[in-house]
This record gives sequence, C-alpha cells and structure tokens, in this order.
Amino acid sequence: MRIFIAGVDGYLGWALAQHLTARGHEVAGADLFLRRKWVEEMGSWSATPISGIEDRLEGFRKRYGKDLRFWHGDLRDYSLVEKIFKEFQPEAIVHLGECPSAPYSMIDVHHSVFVQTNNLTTTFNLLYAMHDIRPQSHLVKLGTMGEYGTPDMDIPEGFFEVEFRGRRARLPFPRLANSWYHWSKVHGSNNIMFACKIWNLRASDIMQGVVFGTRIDGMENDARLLTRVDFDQAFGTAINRFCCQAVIGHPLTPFGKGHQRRGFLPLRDSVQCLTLALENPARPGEYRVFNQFEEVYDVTELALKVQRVARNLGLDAEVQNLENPRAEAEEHYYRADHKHLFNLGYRPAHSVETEVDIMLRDLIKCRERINAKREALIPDIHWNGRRAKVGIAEQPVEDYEISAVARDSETVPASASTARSSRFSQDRSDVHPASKSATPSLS
Ligand code: USQ
Repeated sequence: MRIFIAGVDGYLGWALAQHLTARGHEVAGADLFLRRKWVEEMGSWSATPISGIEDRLEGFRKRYGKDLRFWHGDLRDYSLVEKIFKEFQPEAIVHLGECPSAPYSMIDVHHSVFVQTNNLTTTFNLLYAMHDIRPQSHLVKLGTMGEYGTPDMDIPEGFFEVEFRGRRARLPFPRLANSWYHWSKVHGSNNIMFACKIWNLRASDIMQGVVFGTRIDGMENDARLLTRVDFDQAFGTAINRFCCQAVIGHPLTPFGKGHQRRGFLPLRDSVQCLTLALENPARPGEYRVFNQFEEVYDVTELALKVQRVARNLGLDAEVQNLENPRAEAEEHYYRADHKHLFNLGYRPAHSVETEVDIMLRDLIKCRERINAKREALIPDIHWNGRRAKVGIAEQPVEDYEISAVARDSETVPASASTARSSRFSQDRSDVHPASKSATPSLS
C-alpha cells in the first residue's frame, strides 16, 4: 500500500515509517522539523541523539533497501499538500503532523492560537486533498484519549446510545478536553466526521493514550534509525520522563496527588495498532473511532513500577510529588472501552515492566544528554498562564493512600509510601534539579 505519513520526522512518525516499510508498504512522508524546534524552545533535546534528516534517510535506505520519499515543507500550505497527493497518489494517509503538547498549547495566546490553527489547518488540507485528488484513500488520524477528558462514567469508543425524552440515538460521546491542544483534537475529530458524511471519505480516528518507549524492533545497530525520546515538561510524556529521571538519579515526579489515570501504550504497540488500522481500512463514508491504549494506570503506580525496575538495574530513584501545574482531576473515575483494536488482532508485545527495563537500558547510554538538560524536567507552564517552576506538592506522605479506583485495577506494593517518603521532609532546594547534580553509581 502507498502510505503517506504527515510528520514523519517525529517520535511516532519515524518509527512507523520503518515498521510499515519492513512490512512491505511503500512509504513517503513530509515534515517541517517543528518538533525539533519546539523541544529546543523548551530548553531541551531528545535523550537519544537523533540524526538530521539526510542521515536518517541514508540509514533508512541502507537498512530497508528502499528510499523513503520525503518532502520538507509546511502542510498548512495547501499547494504543497496538493503536490504531494498528485505525485505520490497515496492509498492511505497517517496524520501525525500536529503539535502534540498540552503544556505547549497553554503557554500564552500565541502558542494556543498556533497549536489550534496548525492542527486544524493541516487536517483540513489533508481532507480537501483527499476529496479533490484521492477520494478512495483512507485517513488514519492521530487523535487522543484526552479528547474525552475524565468524565465520571465509562468511556465508549467514540459513540454511545443515548435515550432522551423517549427517543434513542447513537451519538458522539461528549468530549471534555483539558487543554487547548486536546480541544484542537476534538475540533479536528468533528471536522473529519463531517467530511466523511458529506464527501463519503473513509477515516479512522485514533484516540491514543500516552505513549512510552525508546524503540521498536529493527532500530538497533544503526543510530540513524533511532527515534527521538523527549523528557522536557511539554513534549516528554509521563513514563518517558520517569525513565529519564531514574537514569540521572532525579526524583520521579507525579504531579499533585498523583492519582491521575490514563490509558498508556508502548511505542511498539502504537505502531502495531496504527498498522492494523491501515491494513483494515474504514469503508467509504465510514468515520470510525478506536481507543488506542493497552491498559489504564494511575500515574503513581507507574512511577513505582519505574522505580522497581530501576532498582533492579542498580538505579536509586525516589518518587517525589510536585505541585501540579495543570488544572486537572487528580483523583477520579476512569474506565474506557478499547475493544476495536483487540478485535482486529492487537496483542501487547510486553508487560510495562519489560518495556521499562528496555527503556532504562537504552537511556543509561544517554545519561549525559539528559543530565545536560535536567533543568527542563521541572515544569513551569501553569494552566492559568503563570510561568514559574513548581515546588514540592504539599500533601504530607502520611495522608497518602492509593485511591479506591486505583486499587481496582492493580495492587500497589506496600512499600509505596516508604518509597515515596524520604524527600518529603527535605528542603525544596534539595530536590530542585538545578541544585542536584549527583548521579547514582551503577552496580
Ligand atoms: N504527569 C505527571 N508527572 C509528570 C508528567 C505528567 O504526573 O512528570 C501526569 C500529568 O499531569 C497527566 C498525566 O501524567 O495527568 C499524563 O501526562 P503526559 O504529559 O504524559 O500526557 P498528556 O499531557 O496527557 O499528553 C500526552 C501526549 C499527547 C497525547 C496524550 C494522550 O503528549 O500528545 O495526546 O498524552 S492522553 O493523555 O490520553 O490524552
């Protein structure tokens, strides 16, 4: 299948291009390298030393024996999108060409407007190019589980049956997003749903959970094939940040009470699921929604898992709750359906612990790079527009309890409170990364 990836230079895009090519697909992509610039703006860089695009493409050619056709350009420019569609004639399009960061979208008016216009314009351009040039092609659009927010009820896969004043209907499940970024995804979803209806297009909207991981199979043995792994406050996701923190002896940082629950999945499962969606396309006129995650976890549970695996590798990582810069529920009900991809054949590759073990071993090699940008680990972007580094969360450790909802899904070890406690009694400057430079020794 001819598959065009918008945002091919990014964390998911570069991995997906390799996975699809290894499966025999013909892949092309475009990128404006904005992710590299945004992370730099956050005072950070990828933990893994990623190559420039020319080297990447050369490594790709050597590994897979095929060229990856690449356009450097801005997909907000419809003439570029038109040109790509005419030249490549894609049978499927994977839209990863959006700004994926909630904190980045909350910085100020300029960042909010940029995130929403960028994300909506690129989606519109792809929809119009499908309509104008490739009406039979299939769009796989990366949405987010964050579109739903954290409603106090079960979350279906996109649609639900509702009864109101004696009439029943199948309607989109309400979206209660929690950042301008997440709302950009909601607006994009609505636009795609409408385009499928009026133009008979086919689309799979992927409500993806939080992704973590440093690699997929096949990336080893050539540094040019590595994907990026971010750890800054805006582009580093929770487990990736915890793993990067663990390898430099920085406390792991659940925000607030740390009982935020989200669906998570490893990078290698994300590419597996996107491939399943591509190889089992939607029908003409069909707009379908997949909730794409492996399992739901409490953020603290995950920090404790990372801590345990890190200890097995001789890394001493404490858990230290920070003030939460976001306005979000920190203790809440969360249960979401995720049957569609399992029905198509999705099978998780590893347990979280196994994946974290692989990640830590990879990241130990990147320790110096993480340490050099450790200042970027502590957030300063607040949802109310303030910009100030957060301090330690006030919740005293003796008040700490794993919430009832967290207990439902998995047991948190009895050592949890002791593992978290030691730094609570200490002065804030002691855990502030700027003042902490010691790295643990490896046994
Ligand atoms: N969190 C911490 N400590 C940290 C980092 C995050 O407690 O050091 C918490 C956050 O407060 C939040 C949860 O972990 O409650 C997830 O945060 P995240 O930064 O890992 O993920 P999020 O901002 O939700 O966004 C990420 C991706 C985004 C994607 C989304 C899927 O950046 O592109 O859409 O995950 S989801 O979360 O399901 O909406």
